[in-house]
Amino acid sequence: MASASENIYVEHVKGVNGLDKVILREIRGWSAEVYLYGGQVTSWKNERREELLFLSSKALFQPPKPVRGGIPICFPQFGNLDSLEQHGFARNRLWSVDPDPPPCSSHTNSRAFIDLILRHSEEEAKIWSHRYELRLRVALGPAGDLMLTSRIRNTNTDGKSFTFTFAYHTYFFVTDISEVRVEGLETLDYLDNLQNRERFTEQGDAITFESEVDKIYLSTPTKIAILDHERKRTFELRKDGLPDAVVWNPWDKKAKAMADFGDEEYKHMLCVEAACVEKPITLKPGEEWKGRQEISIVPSSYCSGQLDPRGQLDLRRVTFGC
Ligand code: TA6
Repeated sequence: MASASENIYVEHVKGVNGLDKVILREIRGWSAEVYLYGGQVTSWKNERREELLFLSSKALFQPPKPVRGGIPICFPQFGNLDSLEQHGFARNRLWSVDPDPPPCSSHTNSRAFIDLILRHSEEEAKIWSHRYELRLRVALGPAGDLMLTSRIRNTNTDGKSFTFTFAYHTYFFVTDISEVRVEGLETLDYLDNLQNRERFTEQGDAITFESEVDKIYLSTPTKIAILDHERKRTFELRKDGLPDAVVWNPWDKKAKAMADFGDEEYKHMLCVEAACVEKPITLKPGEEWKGRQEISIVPSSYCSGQLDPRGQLDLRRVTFGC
């Protein structure tokens, strides 16, 4: 089979500030864009060329600053608990196209995909002394669904294990945050980042937004729905190997405090992040971890307290092949 870089569905171009970018295209007009800087998806458009991810108008494409929006990769840590920078260093590094990607049967129906890899460097050895391989496959399915698969392998030669946390820090574009609800996280426990990660239980029958929210929901279901009422469309997020889900909107005060974020942009974004935070992952040398998320769009004319009461969403069981 031709490699991803040799078919008409994958184009290598120069993006903002001359940074290397890969454009994935599907025949029905869906597209996605991935920068090698950070291994970061920055765009996902439907067949009507509508942008479905949020990218700040003030996003800096200037290493080593992270790009504000799209799907930043948080590794080897989510948050800023240890000596590492907030959300780790993977999003601030230049990744490479993986010349020898592992076989992966889960995206067999996708012709538009790219395999990237990030390995340890002397630069970061000072702050995180482990050897690792972080692989990312970004694939655009024939129906426009966007699939991200990450594989992390411990390649230490000193026999040492390492422990990490991880998140796909996905910024969804929404028409009006005050008309958005998230379903699938009801009754779950969460750690509230606005209250020193104190543990609470979600009381609402769906999550709506009237102020800053920064919550890490624990042991969440495989599927989460984000309903954009204005556009009558629902994002479906399916995940595997990522038990937690972070929900974040900075609201007005924090929006103003971020230089790479427009003062009013909080109205048009919501982060729902497939993550592994509560229970960090430990790998022995030679061991590998896999985590995946798939996002798709379905029309949603319903507004209910349950996820899909009349079977309008395609809630097929998630099966990942590799
Ligand atoms: O995912 C939520 C969060 O941890 C918030 O606390 C906020 O800090 C956000 O990430 C953005 O972090 P960043 O380092 O990208 O500015």
